[in-house]
Amino acid sequence: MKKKWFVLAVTLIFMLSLSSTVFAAPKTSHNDKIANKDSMETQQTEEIEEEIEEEIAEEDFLLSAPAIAARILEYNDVKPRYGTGKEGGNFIADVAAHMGPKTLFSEVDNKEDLEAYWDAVLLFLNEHLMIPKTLVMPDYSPVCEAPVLINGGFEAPVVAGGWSTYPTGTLNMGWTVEWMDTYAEAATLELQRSSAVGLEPFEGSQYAELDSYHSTKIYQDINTCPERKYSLSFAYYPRTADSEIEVWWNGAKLGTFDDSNAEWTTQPYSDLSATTTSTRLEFREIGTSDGLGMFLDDVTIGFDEAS
Ligand SMILES: [Ca+2]
Ligand SMILES: [Ca+2]
Ligand SMILES: [Ca+2]
Repeated sequence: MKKKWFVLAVTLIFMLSLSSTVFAAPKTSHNDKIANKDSMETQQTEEIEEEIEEEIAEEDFLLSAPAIAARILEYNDVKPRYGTGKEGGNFIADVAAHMGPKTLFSEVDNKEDLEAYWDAVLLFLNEHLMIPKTLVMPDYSPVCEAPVLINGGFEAPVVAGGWSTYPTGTLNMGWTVEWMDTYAEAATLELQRSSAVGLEPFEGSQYAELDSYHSTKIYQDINTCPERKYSLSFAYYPRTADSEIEVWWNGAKLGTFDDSNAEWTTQPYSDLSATTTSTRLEFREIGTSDGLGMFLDDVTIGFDEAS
């Protein structure tokens, strides 16, 4: 009887071990696959994050402590200026005095660690006794990709003769082109070289004319961050007394430029705000639509670090 129980027990243990081998083995293997997949995904995510951090570190490395302080204060709705007379001061100026006006804060060991850098500025501000409330870190990323404008110098595509015209979507052209009025044919942007009308480009070897066969408008949607300020510059040259352009940024007209200066003239702008992650920069020829218009060259855009 005892032997029978013993045999039964051994058989049961054997079957259990068999079942765990047969049924548990694939389960373990599946878990291993998931674990491997997770580990691969984690590794990939880490690699991507590292790449982004490297790019960010290069782009925004020189953002000064006072500039960061200004953004933190603005986000927390705290005015930089405090007190009056001899009792008064300015939180941003205080940060500049303690952390350096231009260079990165000397007390942060790893200056490429932007989060640590922003944390240090926030900490300094919060330890400043005059700050009326505890400041929090802005919920936007403390870093922002530099704005990218494609072909601001109108060097692409390379014009074979003196001049040629190109529709939206032309390789490397960057700009979207539309007529100011309605015409059946597709709108084109005219690019010229010096041999076209004997005018040296302001920059490089080519420039644009904002009246190819009809008055044109050109635009690009630029990557922006709502918390940042931008600078813009361009050079214009009126081909005729009738040449006149408008410049638009983020849906608002920045200015109108005509033939007042019969030469290449540069127009700088600073302190331009963005309200979303994409901001439209647009140039419009508003002179008579007659094939002759404003020449445009060397459009550049960047962060306005002074604002
Ligand atoms: Ca050019
Ligand atoms: Ca033309
Ligand atoms: Ca014209």
